[in-house]
Amino acid sequence: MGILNVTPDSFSDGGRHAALQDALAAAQAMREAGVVILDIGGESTRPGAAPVPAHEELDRVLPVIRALRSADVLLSVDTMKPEVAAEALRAGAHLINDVTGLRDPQMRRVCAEAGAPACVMHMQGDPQTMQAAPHYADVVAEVHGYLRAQAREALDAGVPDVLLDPGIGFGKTLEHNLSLLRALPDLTAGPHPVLIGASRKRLIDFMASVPHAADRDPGTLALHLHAARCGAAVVRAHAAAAHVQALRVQAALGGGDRTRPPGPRRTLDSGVMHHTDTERA
Ligand code: 7PM
Repeated sequence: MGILNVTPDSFSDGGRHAALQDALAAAQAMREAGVVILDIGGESTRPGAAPVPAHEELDRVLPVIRALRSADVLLSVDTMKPEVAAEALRAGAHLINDVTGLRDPQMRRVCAEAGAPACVMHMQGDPQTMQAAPHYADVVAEVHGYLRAQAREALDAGVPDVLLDPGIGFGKTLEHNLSLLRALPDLTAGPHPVLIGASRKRLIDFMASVPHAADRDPGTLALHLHAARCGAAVVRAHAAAAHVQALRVQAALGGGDRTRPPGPRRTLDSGVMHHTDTERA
């Protein structure tokens, strides 16, 4: 899963048209490299970032979805807002990536009605305060339990399929993140595919002394290859083309090819492909 940010602050001149052109060029490069899913984000979850109104988020993501909807790539939308998810799915997006774990029943209804699968992520607290003092009695039991419960809620509400994500860096210390990564085989042994997103996050600095986020791609890649070996179905990365290459080499060495949509066992199965062909046509 390649990260495609369409927030004006990720672009030098800040103009909406330039932002769209840059996003489409980045998307094209990732597709050509063999990236399977693009995760389109129009709102920054950065602590202290100004909240983005739904209409602004839609003005950012809809043109990207419309330009890419008939491309051979799955489109995920990184949003916490049901109204943004609903419009994005109408415009042709395939998957909702909700960092609030589909806690909002309206978000579950939107995905269910569109027949769209969702990624359910764990976060302790909210993006503004989550890193202040993360605390767990048993981080693995609590996070895995939460993900199982949210998956159940979503499926009961009619969401066709879910990906589970322990939410690396979302209300977690380095020790919490490491405990969750060590327990990854337990999570991937369950019935749902698992997504890991550690791209350029601070834990890479804690592990390898890399103070600048932009320098953290090598450490990210090492972590994500480990996650794939532990059975993660999807890794969410900035340097997505480099990930495809590395995952293919790992696959050739016997680690299983996860750079193409996975087969019937761990899938976003029915959900993704069908609804593109039918409801969306
Ligand atoms: C500021 C803080 C900017 C955090 C960006 C971020 C994940 C995600 C993000 C993840 C899933 C980032 C994060 N992280 N969605 N969205 N899993 N499913 O570093 O780990 O990209 S935003």
